[in-house]
Amino acid sequence: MANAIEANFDGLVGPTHNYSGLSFGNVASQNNSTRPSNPKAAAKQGLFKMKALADMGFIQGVLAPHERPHMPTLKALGFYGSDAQMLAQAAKQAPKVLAAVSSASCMWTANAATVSPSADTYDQRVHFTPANLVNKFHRAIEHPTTGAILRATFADEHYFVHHDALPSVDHFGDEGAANHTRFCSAYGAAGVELFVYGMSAFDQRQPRPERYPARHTLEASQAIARRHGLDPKRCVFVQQNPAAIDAGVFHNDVIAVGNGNVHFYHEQAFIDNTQMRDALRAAWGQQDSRLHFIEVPQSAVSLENCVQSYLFNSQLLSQPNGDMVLVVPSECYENESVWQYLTDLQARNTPIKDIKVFDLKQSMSNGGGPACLRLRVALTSNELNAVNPATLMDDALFQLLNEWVDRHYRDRLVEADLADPLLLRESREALDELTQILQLGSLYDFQKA
Ligand code: SUG
Repeated sequence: MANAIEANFDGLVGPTHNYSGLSFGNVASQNNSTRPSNPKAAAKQGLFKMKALADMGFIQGVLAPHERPHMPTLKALGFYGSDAQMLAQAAKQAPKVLAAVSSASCMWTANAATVSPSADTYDQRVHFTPANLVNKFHRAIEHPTTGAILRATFADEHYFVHHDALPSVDHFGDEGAANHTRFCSAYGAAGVELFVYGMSAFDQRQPRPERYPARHTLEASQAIARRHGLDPKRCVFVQQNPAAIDAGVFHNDVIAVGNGNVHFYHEQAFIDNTQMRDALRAAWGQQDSRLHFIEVPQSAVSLENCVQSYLFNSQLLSQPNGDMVLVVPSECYENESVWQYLTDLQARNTPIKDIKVFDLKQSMSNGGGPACLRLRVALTSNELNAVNPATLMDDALFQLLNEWVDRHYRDRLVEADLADPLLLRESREALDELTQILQLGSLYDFQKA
């Protein structure tokens, strides 16, 4: 078994981060839709978390934001003329379309892709499938650029395989790693991959949510398991509880998180928790360590408090001594029942020994907590050596990126600002410079024009 670690690749918040209420079914996005945003603070909050994790000894990478407003999409939708003319037309005729092509939603890299480490795949390479994110227009335009960024970050074909996104239709609605959890006794050992879906697209008899959309289908997860060449005996497919989706749990990572041999989840996360545990145990088989299930009862933390605090949108990270640390947003600290639960949890005999709290309010106000902001990639030492080194966080990169944010980002943005041609120019200048800092090559459409 190769020695391996888990790296986290966070999405750097882009210069057009704003609150436009684009995500139906995501309570925070809907509730904050008219508030001014602060892109500068958002980017710095994210960078602070990245640096803190790097300082704790974890491998931390950065994934670049996408070009926004995305002019090629506006053009495809029939707007014409100069950039300024197209922005003015869109703002007048279709302001929500302009908001959609301006969203900084690629920051939530848990939705960037599904990643299967080499220990799990048929050809012992790391497989990436960018998520098609079809359920939301503003996110459905992400996958081509996401794919290009992943290719520029994990370039060596000897180690990395990049698939295209699944067909962009509801039947194969795919929201990426937010609905995918890998359990393992060691990162370099063959793991069990848990795929959680909101509904079956082809089997209409299965239960579905009634109020909010199920964004991810069983059929999407099955297709990914096939193309990544996973061992079917080590794959588990479990349905999310439709009532949880209707309460605002739009991705499984809002109600469950797993790492190593630990699954931390809410009593109402899955349609059948017993089946989930039995299936995981069967796939886990006889390994040295046993699986730990930490189920949080509704009586301790209500579904509503899960959605409000993002308790489960935490990062569960293994420290070198085997102890785990839970990285939570400050909303958990501010929520009485959640903080009480976490205080009690630390006193119990579980692998979770430590809690770290981060202020990510800018991202949280659009429904994105610590775990939304990161894509996990388990890597052997050879694979890690093949990663684009300019994307890995250290003191120098942290300073460079903070200065870059200071130079290019605004500290206030409202929806009306999205039509400002200056914002487009600022954004392009920033990203042009970023491709040099992160050594990504010419990645963006505006760089190719
Ligand atoms: O897709 N919010 C994102 C939040 C994604 C969170 N990711 C995970 N749970 N992994 C979404 O709903 C809001 C954008 C707006 O409303 O302007 C948004 O896209």
